[in-house]
Amino acid sequence: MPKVKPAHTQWVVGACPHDCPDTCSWLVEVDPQQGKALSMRGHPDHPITQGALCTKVSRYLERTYHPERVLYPLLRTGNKGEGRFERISWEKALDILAQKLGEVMERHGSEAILPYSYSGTLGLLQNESMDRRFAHVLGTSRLGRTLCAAAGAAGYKYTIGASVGLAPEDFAHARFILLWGTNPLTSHMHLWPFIQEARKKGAYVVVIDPIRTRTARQADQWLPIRPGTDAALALAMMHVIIRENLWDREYVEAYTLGFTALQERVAQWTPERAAHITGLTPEDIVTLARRYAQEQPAAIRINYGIQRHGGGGMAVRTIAMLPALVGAWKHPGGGILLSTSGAFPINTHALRRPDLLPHPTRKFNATRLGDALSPNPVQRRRALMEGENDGPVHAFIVYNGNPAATAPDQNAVLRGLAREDLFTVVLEHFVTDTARYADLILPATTQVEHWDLHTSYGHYYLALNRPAIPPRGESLPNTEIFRRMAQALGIHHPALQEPDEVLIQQALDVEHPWMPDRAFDRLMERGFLRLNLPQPFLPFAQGGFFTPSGKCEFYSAQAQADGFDPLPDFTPPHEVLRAEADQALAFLSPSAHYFLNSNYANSPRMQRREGGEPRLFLHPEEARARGIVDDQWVIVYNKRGSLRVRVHVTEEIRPGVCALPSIWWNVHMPDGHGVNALTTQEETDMGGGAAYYDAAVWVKPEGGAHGAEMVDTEGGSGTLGRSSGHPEGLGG
Ligand SMILES: Nc1nc2c(c(=O)[nH]1)N[C@H]1C(S)=C(S)[C@@H](COP(=O)(O)OP(=O)(O)OC[C@H]3O[C@@H](n4cnc5c(=O)[nH]c(N)nc54)[C@H](O)[C@@H]3O)O[C@H]1N2
Ligand SMILES: Nc1nc2c(c(=O)[nH]1)N[C@H]1C(S)=C(S)[C@@H](COP(=O)(O)OP(=O)(O)OC[C@H]3O[C@@H](n4cnc5c(=O)[nH]c(N)nc54)[C@H](O)[C@@H]3O)O[C@H]1N2
Ligand code: SF4
Ligand SMILES: [Mo]
Repeated sequence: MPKVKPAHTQWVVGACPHDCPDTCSWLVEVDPQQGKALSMRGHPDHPITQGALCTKVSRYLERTYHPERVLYPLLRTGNKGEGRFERISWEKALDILAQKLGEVMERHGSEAILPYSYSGTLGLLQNESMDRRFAHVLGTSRLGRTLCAAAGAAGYKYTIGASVGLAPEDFAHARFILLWGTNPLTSHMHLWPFIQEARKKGAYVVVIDPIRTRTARQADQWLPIRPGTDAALALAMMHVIIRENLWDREYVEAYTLGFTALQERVAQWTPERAAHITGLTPEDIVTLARRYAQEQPAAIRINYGIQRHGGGGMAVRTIAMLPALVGAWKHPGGGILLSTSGAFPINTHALRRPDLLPHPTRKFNATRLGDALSPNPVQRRRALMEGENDGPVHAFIVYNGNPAATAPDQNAVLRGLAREDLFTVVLEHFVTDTARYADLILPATTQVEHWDLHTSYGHYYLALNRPAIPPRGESLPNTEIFRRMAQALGIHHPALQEPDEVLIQQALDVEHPWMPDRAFDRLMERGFLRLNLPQPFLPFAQGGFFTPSGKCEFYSAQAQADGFDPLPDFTPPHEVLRAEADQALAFLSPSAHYFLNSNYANSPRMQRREGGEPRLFLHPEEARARGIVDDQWVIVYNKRGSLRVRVHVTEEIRPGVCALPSIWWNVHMPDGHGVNALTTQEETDMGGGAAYYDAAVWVKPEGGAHGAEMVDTEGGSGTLGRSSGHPEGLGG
């Protein structure tokens, strides 16, 4: 970047693309003559962004100008996984692609192609428009994008009806705030100023988390719950609230369904029973229930960390009943927030064009990607969410995702990616763990180089992202890459040619009371726009739930029809509870503060801030029981895999649990194995989601010699320098 600022710079409005509830609006300072981005900052007028970006994203331009950025199409020259590539032209890349995909379709049919994406960008264009149209016209296999949120979304829907909840601004009005299995100071820091505002007026903040997180350290109380047991806690809270007559009779009678059945169900859930399961004390549970019911308005924030367990769907469904039971929804600042995404009336049909699909094709669950890529039909059938075709996947098109690091059961995923009979294309900014297995890497633009339109899952504002600079090198937006891929295959459908600005208009083209008038024009003028919702926003003060009955459903006939208990219950996690009996530990891999999933984990600056190397958090009791001391190298293992890591002994995690903040790239892990080597493909109870935080592991000390040897041979940047064999010198 130039050292001397030119006299005339411009500020271009954009939006943070990452998978984060805050969807910040940003301003990029550009030198229009040079087509260079000089600096960026949070939009000062955006009521949630409030002028500030988080530490990671305030350095977004380092991503755009990163020396290791992929700027040209690359063709694999080494073995899969090795990371050796040569630059080729776009023309040649598209020729290879058309030839390979053509062959696969001819020999095995279009369903042998699996496009895979996750949440590298949440932009409606670069995440779910032209790519879907391409897949639909071709009739490829479809993907169930379940990794992050499927269980919670399904559970919340049974109780509330849609992903709508308390607005973040309204937390400022709360008197009691329950941060339940979420770590906002790390994962969505723009909620914090509203919590601070509430605290200035006397609000009490409780954090329920097995780890004493950054957020828990700031709270008035930390309740170190055993992972995967939150439903038991919520049931016991309801038990106390009903037993002590602290529930809101008027609200319950008018706006809820199934109170009598609920009362019967929770009668069994004494605080003593829940204490036994959750690892909390009966007194803590009773006090929490009383305060929650009496200190109105009470606000609950859950996010997706809490539902990455075998019973995650049921847990969210159960917790979501609490505000109705105590009538919290009646007050500004009362209620619960999981996600706001369901409020955005976006014309997704116009964007994705499912009508272009020639016939319903099979759908693979992303949570079972390892199974989907397997050569074994029995495993592939396990990964099928829809359809019967259990033939192998022969072509894999990855964009906005890094499954070699982020998908569960990493060793199964890597076995699939290593298959010689799988043609893999990866659209990327970097040679990620996944891209190393690609036959072809195609250079994708970053957020400052393309158009996009954003909703949010943590507030109620739309955001526009304008390109601030021309694409660097030969990179192209995902939308354009899919257009060119279609052309190369000889497909000239008009829906596969529409430009990005038209896609934005189509997405906003809806008649809905919550869609602002002239949304497109106003977004073009200003960059962000609140949905047509009052402020404060009391979505269910007078009922109006989005459930079939229009009430908050304690009893859900829909859940029953889907094969679940119609009433809330505690669904045990897959592995966590058994772990303690087997001398094992529950393994958590929560969001690292300075990474965003695997993004920024290749930034030496962020690696340093994250402590320089991955660390396993372990309670002193557990360390002592295993003869482990602080800083020691250990092996963490289970039947799915193992990894080598150094230990951080700390009381900031409950006994019985260990944790490795994530997601470090595999190539930067001491032995090349990432956290997901330990996680399971076993789905959550609802939605087919990934149970990332539901893994039992064993931890054993490793001989000291090996540890010393690692540091010596890797040199320079200690354990991070595993990139020595990599042509682009990732990390280190
Ligand atoms: N800095 C940063 N920000 C991020 C991300 C990131 O990687 N880094 N990721 C983004 C994404 S994709 C998402 S989905 C969100 C997630 O946002 P959050 O849900 O807030 O974050 P997580 O780290 O997934 O989980 C939050 C907490 O849940 C705790 N936890 C785990 N299991 C249980 C349980 O059974 N019960 C309870 N009560 N607590 C439990 C963990 O210890 C962790 O501290 O964050 C987003 N923001
Ligand atoms: N063990 C464990 N595993 C987890 C989690 C956990 O907490 N623990 N968290 C889970 C969660 S919550 C989530 S959401 C998933 C995320 O899973 P992924 O979406 O696979 O994770 P990311 O690390 O965000 O990888 C996205 C990739 O997309 C690329 N990208 C970004 N923008 C663009 C673009 O415009 N075009 C193209 N072509 N590429 C782009 C980035 O460079 C990055 O490599 O991970 C899950 N995995
Ligand atoms: S990651 Fe979240 S907090 Fe950080 S800039 Fe993006 S939207 Fe804002
Ligand atoms: Mo996520």
